[in-house]
Amino acid sequence: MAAQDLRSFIARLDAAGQLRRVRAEVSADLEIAEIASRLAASGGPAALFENVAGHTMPVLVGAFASAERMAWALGGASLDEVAGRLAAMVRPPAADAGLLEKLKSAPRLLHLAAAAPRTVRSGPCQDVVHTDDADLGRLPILRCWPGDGGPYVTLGQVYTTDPDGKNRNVGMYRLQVFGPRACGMHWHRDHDGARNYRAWAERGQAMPVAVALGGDPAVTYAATAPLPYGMDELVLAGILRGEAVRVVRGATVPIEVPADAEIVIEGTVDPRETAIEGPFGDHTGYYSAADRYPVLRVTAITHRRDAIYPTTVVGRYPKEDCWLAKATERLFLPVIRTFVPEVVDLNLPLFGVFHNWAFVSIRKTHPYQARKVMHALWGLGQMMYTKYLVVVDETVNVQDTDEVLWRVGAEADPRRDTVLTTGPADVLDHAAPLDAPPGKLGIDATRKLPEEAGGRPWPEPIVPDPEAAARVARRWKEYGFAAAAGPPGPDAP
Ligand SMILES: Cc1cc2nc3c(=O)[nH]c(=O)nc-3n(C[C@H](O)[C@H](O)[C@H](O)COP(=O)(O)O)c2cc1C
Ligand SMILES: [Mn+2]
Repeated sequence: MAAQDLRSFIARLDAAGQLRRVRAEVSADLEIAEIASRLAASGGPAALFENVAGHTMPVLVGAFASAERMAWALGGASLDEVAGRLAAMVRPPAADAGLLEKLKSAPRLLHLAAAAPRTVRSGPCQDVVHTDDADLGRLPILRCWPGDGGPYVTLGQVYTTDPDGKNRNVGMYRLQVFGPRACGMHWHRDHDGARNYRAWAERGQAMPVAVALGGDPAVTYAATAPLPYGMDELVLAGILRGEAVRVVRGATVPIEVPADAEIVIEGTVDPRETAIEGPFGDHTGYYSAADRYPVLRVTAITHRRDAIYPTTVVGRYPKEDCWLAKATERLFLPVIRTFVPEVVDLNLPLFGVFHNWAFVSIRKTHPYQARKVMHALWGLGQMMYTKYLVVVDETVNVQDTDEVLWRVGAEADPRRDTVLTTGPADVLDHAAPLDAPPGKLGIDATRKLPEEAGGRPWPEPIVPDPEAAARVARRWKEYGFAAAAGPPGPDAP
C-alpha cells in the first residue's frame, strides 16, 4: 500500500514501533547529526525531533534507515517483493506469446499508463506561501560534520526540465545554504539535473528549479534511482506506489511539484553565477573538497501547515543512504539480468559505498564468462564506476562477505584470474589519479573449467553426508549439546 504523504508514513513507522519522538530540545547544528549517526550504526528507529532550538518545524531523520523501513517506503514487506512487483509490471509480453497471453498483459500496460503523474489545481504543499519573505533560515537545516562548509539540505528532490519544458528530471542533490535566499546546486556533471542545466546555459537563460521535501517516500526514493536521461522518476514512483503522483504547479516557477510534499523551495539558477560549494562530510567517510557550483536564487518557499522537515545524515557507513542504495540494488537487479542474463545475484556491500565494491554471482556455462560479465557491468549505467568487481558461481551467497572472500582466496589465482583495466571513476573517489585513467580490478573467483586452467581438474567441494547430517541434527540434544545444531558446513555443490 502506498503512503499518501510523509505523515502517513510517519504514522505507519510509529504504529510499528519504529519511530522515536524526541521532545528534548536539540540543536540542528551537529547534535541531531550525531544522534542520527548513532541510530544508523545501531539499527535504531527513525527519529522525529519535535523541539529543535530556534525552530518551530520538527525534523525527521532515519525514516529509510533499515531494509525493512526502506521496503515499507516502497509499499512492500521486503525489497525483494517490491523488486518482483516492479519486474512483473515492466516486463513486456514475449514476442512469441499467444494472443491470450498478450491480452492478459493489457491490464498491466493500463497500470503503467496510470502511473504518469496527475496534475491537480492545488495541494497542501502550498498551504503557506512565502515569496518576498522566503527565508531558508526558517527551515531547521542541519550542519552535520565539524568541517562542513555550512548547513545542507540533504534529502531534497530536485525538479528540473529542459528549456522546452520537456524531459522532467527528479534527482537528489544536496543544497548548501549560502544565505537566506541562496543555496548551492550540487548536481554532478554526469547527472541529469546538470544535463538540463547545460541546455538552459547554452541558450543563456536562467533555469527554473523546484526542490521538494517529503511527500510519498516512494517519490523521495525515485529521486535517487539511476534512471537513464529522459525517463521520468515520477513515473517510476507512480509504478512503485500503484497510483499516480499528484503534482501541482509551483507558486513562482513553471515546474510541477508533488502536491503532498511537506516543503518546496523554488528559485532560478543563472548560468553565469557560480560559488564555492563544500566541503561536505560525504558518504565516502571523508570530506569532499570544495568546488564551484551553480547557485539557486530562491523565489519562494511553500509548505504545509505544521510542515515536517525530512533530512538524512551521510558520512562513514552505515548511514541511511546505504538503504536507499540497497533498494536500488534490489530493484535494478532484474534490469541488469535482461542485459546480462547469467547474473544470479548482486551485492553492493554497505562498506563499498555505492561504487567501490560489487560482488556478483553467475550461472557459468562457458570459459571466461566471468570476464564477459565484468565488462558488461562496467558498461552498464552507473555500474561503470565500480572499482573492485568480484565474480563468483551461482552457489555462492554474495550477501555474505566472508564467503565471497573465502572463494576469492580458494578459487582465484591472483595473476591468471584478475582483470586490470581502466574506466571512469566516481567524482567522490579521492584515490583516483588525476593524470591517468582510473583503474578497475575484476576478480574471477568462479570454478575454473578445464580450458581455463590448462587442463587442471577442479576439485569437488566438501558436502556433508545428508543421512549423517539429518541424524545428527535429530539427535543433537541427546548428545548433551545445548544449542540446536547449526546447518551442516557452509558448502553446497
Ligand atoms: C542522500 C543522497 C545524497 C545525494 N547527493 C548527491 C549530490 O549532492 N549530487 C549528486 O549529483 N548526486 C547526489 N546523489 C546521487 C543522485 O541522487 C543519484 O545518482 C541519482 O540517480 C541522480 O539522478 P539523475 O540521474 O536523475 O540526475 C545523492 C544520493 C543520495 C541518496
Ligand atoms: Mn534522471
